[in-house]
Amino acid sequence: MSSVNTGLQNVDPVVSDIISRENIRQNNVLEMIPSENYASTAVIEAIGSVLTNKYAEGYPGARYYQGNGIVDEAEDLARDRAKALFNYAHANVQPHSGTQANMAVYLGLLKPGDTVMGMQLDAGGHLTHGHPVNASGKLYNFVSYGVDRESEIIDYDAMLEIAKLHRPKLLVVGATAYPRKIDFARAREIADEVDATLMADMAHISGLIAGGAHPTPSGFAHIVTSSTHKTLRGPRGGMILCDQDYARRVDRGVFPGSQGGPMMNIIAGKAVMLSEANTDQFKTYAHETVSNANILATTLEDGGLRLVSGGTETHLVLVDVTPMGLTGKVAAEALEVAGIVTNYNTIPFDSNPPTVGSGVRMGTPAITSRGMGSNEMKQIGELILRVFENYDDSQILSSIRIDVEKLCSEFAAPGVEK
Ligand code: DSN
Repeated sequence: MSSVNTGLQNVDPVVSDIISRENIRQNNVLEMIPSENYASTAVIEAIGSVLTNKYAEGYPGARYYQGNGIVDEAEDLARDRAKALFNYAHANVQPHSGTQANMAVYLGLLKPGDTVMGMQLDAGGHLTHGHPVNASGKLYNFVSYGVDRESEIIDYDAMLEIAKLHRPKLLVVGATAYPRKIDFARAREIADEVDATLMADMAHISGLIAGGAHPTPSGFAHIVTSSTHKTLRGPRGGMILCDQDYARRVDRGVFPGSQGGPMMNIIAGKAVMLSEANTDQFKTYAHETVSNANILATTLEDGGLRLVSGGTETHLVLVDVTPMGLTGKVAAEALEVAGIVTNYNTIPFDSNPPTVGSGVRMGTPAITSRGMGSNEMKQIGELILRVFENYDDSQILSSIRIDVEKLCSEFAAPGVEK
């Protein structure tokens, strides 16, 4: 037997060093980007497995390559677990991301130029919901809806009016920077009124839905798309669920429509995540994520920040930092110096461009995965306020960073080596 060390550190010390430093960073910062989380050690083991070596174009039982009997079991398991967890007749677990999932649905259901309705980016929508710089906005005739100027909550009456005017073939609901629940029942009524298919992009809230902390789209949305690494805590990837009537078109939209070989290692990781998300422990996690966001929001509001929509019902808080004389970008950069990682974001009707933004988007999925609770949320809210008050004082930011690192040292980050 050869005794040569073929581990990463020996084969490629440069990449090994990058990974070790990222490991340290993930341990030592408060990760508060609402779309990030910690995949479990079991998920990481599955995605780091030899399943990465297998080509499996097609679907279980109908592949274009030999030797797929074993990986078929992984994909069938992931599909069955996804169907059971979200209560849909069909699942496709091959999309490489939430964006790929959305594009595959469009390809499977629409022709170029067809009319689709989606939420505006500055109201909290996603690039793939028809933004002009994105393929969705270039290939399809997207018309948009947004939020009410006063309440900053989705204006469903206006959504109905816009739908009646443009008669979209597909109505897309779901958001990336929207702190309120989505009313899937109301959206379905609007879709029915104009004979549209309803697609719910639940990427941000899929973990909350799995854990019963947000109403389900099942029974309302004909098709649901999601990424798998946000509140769901799985590997980086996407998936689609749908009623049986849409199964063939959705599958063809993924393969051969927009993807080649699926990543079987990632699909195995999705199967593990879907089993983890179907537990009482995960239900508790989902509810704690939402209650933690509420405590954080209240602390920030009490400290003088304006909360978009006046609060939160989900895992995320969108704060308008302009009352403190800051832009989103300046505020998010100061937070990072202090070890609190968020992202700057536009707010509804923003006068700043997306490259600057008037808001900071922050979320509780990752810090809740570390086991932090109400006391820590109050403490973190106060640290954030101190950062904003002292955004240009590097000494104070460094002292806050020491408090952040102490807090992080008390709560292990799942799946991240100590
Ligand atoms: N889904 C986006 C986010 O919320 O971060 C990225 O595409």
